[in-house]
Amino acid sequence: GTTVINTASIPKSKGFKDYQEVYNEIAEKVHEEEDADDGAGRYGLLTRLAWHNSGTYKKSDNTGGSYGGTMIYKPEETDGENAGLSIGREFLSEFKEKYPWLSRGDLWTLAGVVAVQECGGPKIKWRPGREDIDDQQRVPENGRLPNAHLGAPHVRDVFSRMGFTDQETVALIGAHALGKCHTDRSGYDGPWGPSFNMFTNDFFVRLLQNWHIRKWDGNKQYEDDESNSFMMLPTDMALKEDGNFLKYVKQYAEDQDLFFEDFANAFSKLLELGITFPKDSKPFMFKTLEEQED
Ligand code: ZEM
Repeated sequence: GTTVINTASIPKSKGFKDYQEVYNEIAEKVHEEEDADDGAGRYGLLTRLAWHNSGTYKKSDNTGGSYGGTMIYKPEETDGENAGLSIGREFLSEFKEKYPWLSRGDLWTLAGVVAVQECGGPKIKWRPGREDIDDQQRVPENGRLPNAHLGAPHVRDVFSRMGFTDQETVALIGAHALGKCHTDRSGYDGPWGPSFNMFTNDFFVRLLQNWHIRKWDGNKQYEDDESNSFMMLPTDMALKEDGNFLKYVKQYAEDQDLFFEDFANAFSKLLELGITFPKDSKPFMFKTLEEQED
């Protein structure tokens, strides 16, 4: 069969400084809106936008992925799994207007890097050059993103379709330290822990504690025995039920540095799935706003 090739190409006059400038502007707006969403801010939302933009990737035919920024088109736009992400795209739209040379795929993945780094997460290597795809034939169908109701085999199917190992899969799901679930978006409710606007390994620490099924009218989800205040999705709990997933959950719960390193590598890989970069392209590592203060 034929394989899609997505070649990265950077506007000739643009370099690191231009992208750091965009990073800074997004970061400033993220910090201005720290109180949004009842104190969750925009960290979780923008991380999830970058993930869902990328997570449609299918390794076997190189379709989907972040390259084309296709989420503005049906059926991807109206995929139930993407409910609420229009808020993230809307948040970023002013930057698409100000920097017309920046593609949607670059903007949304860069915003994911901003979100992770600005709330204390690891440095994420990032490369530019995605191009907008406006060909409706190339918009991925629904059903590629994971379904939170299912178990470990489903999680492994979805992430291995993208080309991830079990270790990378577990590391990536550690992003559930950030943000929260919204009943009007996914039907799930609440944050995974108390520090949902800080990037930490807390998701793994909590996952290893005791959980029970929450008694409520909504989707099946878990709540912690200790405070009845935090949540886990069935797919999160599945990481404890599968021996090979559990091995990495335990490692990351014990070693935050290891989690940061593995997350950074896996997230960077996620944002670049399916893209062919020039052989000599060097990844950018952006400075946080804090690091640029004198
Ligand atoms: Zn999530 N995720 N995710 N995830 N996710 C939600 C929220 C967030 C799954 C899932 O169904 C859901 C990864 C993997 C998986 C984030 C990041 C990453 C929500 C709640 C659901 C239902 C959405 C809502 O109501 O707003 C499933 C089944 C996953 C794999 C099995 C990976 C990988 C992620 C990043 C690397 C983040 C940050 C959020 C919080 C969003 C927010 O708005 O605060």
